[in-house]
Amino acid sequence: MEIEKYQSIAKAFGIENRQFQCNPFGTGHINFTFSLQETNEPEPDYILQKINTHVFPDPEKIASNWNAAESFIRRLDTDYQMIKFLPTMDGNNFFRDEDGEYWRLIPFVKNTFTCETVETPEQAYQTASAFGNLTRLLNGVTISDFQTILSDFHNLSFREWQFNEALAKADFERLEVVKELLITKKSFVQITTEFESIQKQKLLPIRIFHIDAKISNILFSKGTRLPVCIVDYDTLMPGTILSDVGDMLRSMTSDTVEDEADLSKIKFREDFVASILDGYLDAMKNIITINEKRLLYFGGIVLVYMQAIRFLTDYLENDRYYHIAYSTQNLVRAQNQFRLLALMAEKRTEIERKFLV
Ligand code: GN1
Ligand code: MG
Repeated sequence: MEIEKYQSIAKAFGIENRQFQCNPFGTGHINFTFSLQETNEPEPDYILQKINTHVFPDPEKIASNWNAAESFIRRLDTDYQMIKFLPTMDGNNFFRDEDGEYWRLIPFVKNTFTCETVETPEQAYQTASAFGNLTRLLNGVTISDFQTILSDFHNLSFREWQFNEALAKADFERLEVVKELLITKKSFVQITTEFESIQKQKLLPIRIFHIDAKISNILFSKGTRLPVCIVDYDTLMPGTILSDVGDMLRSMTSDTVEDEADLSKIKFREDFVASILDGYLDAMKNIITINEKRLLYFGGIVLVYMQAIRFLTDYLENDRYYHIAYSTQNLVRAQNQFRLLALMAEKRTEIERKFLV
């Protein structure tokens, strides 16, 4: 980042007198994240983020949902640890620079770490109960107080439509490369039919969910190695249970990262499924409906399939949505998710019979 830009941001947040090193941070695919750390300090003091306004055209909606959630939860549980966004010196949620970019500042939570894959079933249990607790705590809110930050975000029918549009417009070279994956994709298309039938029958209640409930959005304590708090409230909004339980099954059952290119390394850890479902059900036990419980594992199948087609769509569109580090990364991510999907789908009947009836 250019020094002048950094200086104007630091001034806006009133931290211009501190000597911070500003370095890229984390593994987010959408926003641009930096850590602010003083020399000789073991850990950063702040996280600075530039919002990707191609994805989030109205960042104030994120702040509005966060405020609605925070004030509701605060009345119920004063100890609940929720990441805060620091206001600018003018009292705004974001600093808008002269290019119209939105910046926000978040205090760094010390003595914590994040991970891309979970290590133990206990961590998976605790992570699932953390996401379950968030939704349970928000159970009494007025849903209409929350904005739809991104419309159709986890609507599988919309993602299929987007995929078909991308396919119709894709470059010949990329089409050639994905030929085999298109056959794989076709074999899973009944997931969308089932999803649409659930939507049509309105089987699932609308609640407030995190909607990016993957393992890397949890801060774990370096001491206990258990969750301290949830981060990334960018998509906290009304939705269904498929989203959060789905992203947890997606990101915690596999012991590899979502862009592992060696597909033979992708293992489906069934014992982690039990921990995730237990943790989530324990947290949600007083409010979960019969249909929600019955469809928990299907949530995993929907989310892995949706993520596979979102990555594939972005590959076909020449990588305009997700950050990439190399040219075939979205293709690799899609292949990875289709592999995980095959392993998950194979186990569906057995797992649903064992845990969800
Ligand atoms: C994106 O930027 P990040 O890593 O928080 C994406 C999620 C996907 C995820 C895949 C707004 O999240 O939906 O599940 O990548 N967020 C958006 O890891 O598209
Ligand atoms: Mg996110």
